[in-house]
Amino acid sequence: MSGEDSKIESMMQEKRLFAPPPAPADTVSAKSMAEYEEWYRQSMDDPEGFWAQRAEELIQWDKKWDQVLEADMVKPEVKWFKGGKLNVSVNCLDRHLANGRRNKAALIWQGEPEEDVRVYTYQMLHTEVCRMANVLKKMGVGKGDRVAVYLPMVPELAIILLACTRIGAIHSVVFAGFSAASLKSRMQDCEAKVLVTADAVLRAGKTIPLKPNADEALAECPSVQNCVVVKRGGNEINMQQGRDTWWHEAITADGITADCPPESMDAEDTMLILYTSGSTGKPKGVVHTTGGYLTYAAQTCRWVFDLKDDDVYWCTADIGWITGHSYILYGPLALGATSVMFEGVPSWPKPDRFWQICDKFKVNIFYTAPTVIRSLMREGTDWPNKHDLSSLRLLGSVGEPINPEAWMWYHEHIGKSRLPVVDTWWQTETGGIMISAMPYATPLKPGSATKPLPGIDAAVLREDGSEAAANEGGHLVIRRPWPGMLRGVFGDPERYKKTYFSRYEGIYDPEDGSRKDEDGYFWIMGRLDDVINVSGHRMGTAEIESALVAHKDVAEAAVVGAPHEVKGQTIYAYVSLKSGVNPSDELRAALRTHVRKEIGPIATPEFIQFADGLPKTRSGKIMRRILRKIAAGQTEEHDFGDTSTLADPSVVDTLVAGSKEFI
Ligand code: 6R9
Repeated sequence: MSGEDSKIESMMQEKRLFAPPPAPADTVSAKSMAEYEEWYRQSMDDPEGFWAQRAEELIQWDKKWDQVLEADMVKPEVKWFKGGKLNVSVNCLDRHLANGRRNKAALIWQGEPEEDVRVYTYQMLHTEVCRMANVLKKMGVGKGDRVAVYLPMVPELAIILLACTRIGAIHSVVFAGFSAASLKSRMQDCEAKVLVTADAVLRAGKTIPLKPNADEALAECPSVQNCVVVKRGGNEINMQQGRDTWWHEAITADGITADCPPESMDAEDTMLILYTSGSTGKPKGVVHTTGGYLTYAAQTCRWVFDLKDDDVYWCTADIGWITGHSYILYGPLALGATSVMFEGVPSWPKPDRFWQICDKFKVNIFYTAPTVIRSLMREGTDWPNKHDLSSLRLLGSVGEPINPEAWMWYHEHIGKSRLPVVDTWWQTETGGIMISAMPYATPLKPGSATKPLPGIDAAVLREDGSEAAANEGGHLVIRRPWPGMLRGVFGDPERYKKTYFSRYEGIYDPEDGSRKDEDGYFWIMGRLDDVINVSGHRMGTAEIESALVAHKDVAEAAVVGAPHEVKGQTIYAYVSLKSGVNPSDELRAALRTHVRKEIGPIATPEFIQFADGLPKTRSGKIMRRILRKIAAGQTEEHDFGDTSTLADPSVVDTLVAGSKEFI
């Protein structure tokens, strides 16, 4: 049985059920399944009343909305809290200065070196954010302008994002693991006015220069007038006079004060853009707006993590991804919580770094990705057992389906068989968690994200739009608008409609496969489009293919995901070379380096199979279904299904023979 089949098989047969622990008296999440069901019912009977109440309870508005929801899902055009006014930084900072949390830790930052710890109280963070907002203003940045952010996990990353929201500028974070070319195309697409970056990234004991990538990108981004540079590595870098400024100099410059009145924003003003991979073409700039995004991030944080004032909460994501945006920064800070931010990696200096940090700060709530669990699982239980993990009370998972084996390990060895493990399904586009257990209410089934949160009308549909029967696989969809949903693809309304609302009219299509079991639990099966998920990082096959074919020796390339024990999926590339070019290991290495440079290390193909021909239909479309099977080692003839539309069926045999080198 191949890896993929055994994974699906084990999920289909998963019958274990774990009762949730008794709800603490002060829980801010549902106390019982009955309470969850009651909330869910209310949210479906009266969505507007339901969300109006949430927004009123959780958010401080400068002006209340005139209309809760104005939605046309066919067009599509969705507006939440229309006419309402608010400022995100006020909600995340100022109001906590007045409500008794002024001296509470907002961020606990653990640097890569053990001794590098910085704690920011709400007051301290407020001061830094206001100063930085004034720096941006001095650079001519105002409401609606775009600020690109290309930073490692340093506190300045949190500060700059909040500073943007203070003055109504739109931030667009580019994960620091992306290449110069990726940064460039994103900055060009959103026409950024300012870039904030660092001299280097500290990672696994190494200092990796970052500024040279920024320089390379900036050379072709005329819209960017200023570049602010955080000193992290202390390495020698180029500073371009007139364009580049050190962060520490800018923020302490004459005239920069901590007094920065917040810009009162419309609920539907764009708050942020985050680029994410799609099945075709270049990455899409997912647009989130102010009122809906913040309300949704804050509310889901309460429901799923039961965040309370005393908690130390740690989400291990990078702020370069949506998980870090919603669940390191905006959700927790809107609630006035204490959020841990970590610069390093799970395996360095030893594979117990995460557990050691949990012990050090007495973390209560821990949110990570299945890929992390799987890689740490391989290192054995001695590592977690070396540390006191008794402060933990809730565990979470995000980014890809968590296989029951990893779920059980997490539950038993980190949760000591007493803690709930909430598996949270959502996307960059959804702004926040959509399907997840409520920790003290929902009975858990390992490998299932369980049920939709209140307000989320999730279903599994067949191709023809009818609802799938229990346990029948189909398309996961969301049938009604929710406050955190994306409002567009930056600069491309057509693509917004086509990508998300065209399969089923008026219904949001996340492009994930799922089934719903007889108890109404969702079992997410992964992406249906040409997107692969490597260690929770989402990449379009088209992006990697276009990087490969940009190489002078490559004629054609097709990229698929192959099942991988730790990473979930790994990148498998089929490459046809130009005639006269000979395949070699050197060329393979060169192609890998090339992709790293074009996109970034996370996109590097693990396997490159040279192939004379690719399986194509007569109309010229590559049949990826076949390539996926080969990469998964499923190479019996019946595995391939119908191959009659292939222009040349013999290429399949050649490819299977060639794949034996890897599988
Ligand atoms: C938050 C985030 C989104 C895609 C999504 C799906 C996969 C995320 C999952 C999951 C199964 C889960 N995904 N969480 N699949 N179970 N709990 O990861 O956003 O980077 O946009 O990726 O990740 O395929 O469509 P993003």
